[in-house]
Amino acid sequence: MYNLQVTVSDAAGQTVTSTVQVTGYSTILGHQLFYAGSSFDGTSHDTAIAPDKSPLLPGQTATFANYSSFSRGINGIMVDILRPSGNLTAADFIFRVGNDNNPSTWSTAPAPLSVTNHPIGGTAGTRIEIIWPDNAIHGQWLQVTLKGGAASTSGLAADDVFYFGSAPGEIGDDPASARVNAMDQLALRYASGGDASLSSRNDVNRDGVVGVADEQVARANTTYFLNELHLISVPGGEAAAPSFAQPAAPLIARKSAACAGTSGAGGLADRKCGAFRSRPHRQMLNRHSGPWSPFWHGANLRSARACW
Ligand SMILES: [Ca+2]
Ligand SMILES: [Ca+2]
Repeated sequence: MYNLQVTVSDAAGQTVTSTVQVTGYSTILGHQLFYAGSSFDGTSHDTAIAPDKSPLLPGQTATFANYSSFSRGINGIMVDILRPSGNLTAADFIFRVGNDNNPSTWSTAPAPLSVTNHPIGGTAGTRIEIIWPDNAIHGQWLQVTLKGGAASTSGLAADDVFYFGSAPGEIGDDPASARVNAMDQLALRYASGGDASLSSRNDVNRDGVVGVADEQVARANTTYFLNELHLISVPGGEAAAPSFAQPAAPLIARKSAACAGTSGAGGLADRKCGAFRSRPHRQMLNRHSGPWSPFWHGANLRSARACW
């Protein structure tokens, strides 16, 4: 909790002071998928982060960018968070798996092998690394909920929810489907010896080579309409706004003489002062992350001048 005091004055020397109480929350910096145990993996796991994958977020519809083709399924997720309130453990998360548009009905996911916290070099951020056994999450969607709200270890204002999918052997040949079929096998056969970088669509077993083993992954994980990974649309959208606490004490420390005669319910001073109070609240609602904007002060200065 912070107390923020603002004092403004006009050309006549009349001043007004307002104090507001604000609650500081931690902030999500990012989410990553990484290929644990791949040839790119190292001690920090950072070298195995998939550069071409991003989480499916509430309100969105899935694309190839949101699911993994890794032969071992989803076995590594990272959450970067700025100034969490404490050390995060598996108890601070909810993991569910499913393959339709109703995540509330999904099953509880297999428990992760580990949840570890690491500082992000040069910042106040913390990287949470979550690792599952190979193929424990395979051919379906994983929903990750990092618990937020009052007294949460994360320090987030509200739950952070995101998704990653798994379709081993899928090369993303059809934007409208994640079905692994003969087209994927053929494409992998012809791609043999080609690009095997971290963002390669073809090195599906992530061994640093595109070859027959990748084609075999697609063959072993062939899907059809009954068991293919669906390009789901997930509910939600607007992230919850940080809370804003109004001070119990009067906001206006001193009013101008010009307003003295209009004080009281519905009077000019009250209306203007009301405007002064309401603006910081609106600014807070619009603020989801990041440091306080300098504009916040500027907006209120202009409002105060108009008032007095
Ligand atoms: Ca395909
Ligand atoms: Ca390979």
